[in-house]
Amino acid sequence: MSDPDPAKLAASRAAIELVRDGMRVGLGTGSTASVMVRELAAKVHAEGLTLRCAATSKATAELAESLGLRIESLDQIGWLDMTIDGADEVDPDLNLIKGGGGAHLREKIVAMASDRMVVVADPGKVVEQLGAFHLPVEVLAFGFESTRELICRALEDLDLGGRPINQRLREGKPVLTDEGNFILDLALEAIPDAPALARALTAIPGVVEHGLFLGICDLAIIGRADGSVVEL
Ligand code: ABF
Repeated sequence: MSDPDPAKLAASRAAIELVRDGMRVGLGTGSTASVMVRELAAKVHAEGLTLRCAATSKATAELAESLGLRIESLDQIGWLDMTIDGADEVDPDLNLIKGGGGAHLREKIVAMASDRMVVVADPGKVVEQLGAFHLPVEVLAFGFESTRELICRALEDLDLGGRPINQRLREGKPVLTDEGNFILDLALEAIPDAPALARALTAIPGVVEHGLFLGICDLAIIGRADGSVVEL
């Protein structure tokens, strides 16, 4: 593996300093979370820690196990002391957009089953207002076009109408989440009222989960290229 991005490494190292022996830890998904998992595995081996870990995606579970971390299901562990995960956007109130990696459903379940959610990110993720990053929405395949239409109407009601709602594709085929669902990416440019949008999306039955994490994150550790960190 090539050398990790120094900002992601700095954030990851600061986050794993919060991990203590015996903790139950949720492991996030994405490139920053992967750096964190590698650092955490090194710390566990170096200090002989015993942790119980749950992963937010199959990819993270595979990575963690390949590094010698034992992964259990969330139900086996029951409740977590802390989850450390990446994000696509972080605002000054610690509201997030997540799901660029397509794992936000499991990420939200794991984060909300934790006493504390810690985000690790580089400065490029910090925004004044959420929304420049396309908002991922996981939807059921059943009734997919009706769900898209209902999302369209909800956006119009919120004066966010006319924005593209793109199905996420890879090599021309629908991307499937770990749960086998589709993903729509909402190109909103800005989200002036995130709670209203979250409520509107949650009210649509074909929406499984959206990537707005509102009031869930407790601490964001922003790493910088010089190795320093800032906490939000
Ligand atoms: C996960 O990975 C996400 O929810 C977010 O979409 C993404 C961030 O990835 P990266 O750290 O690669 O930018 O945390």
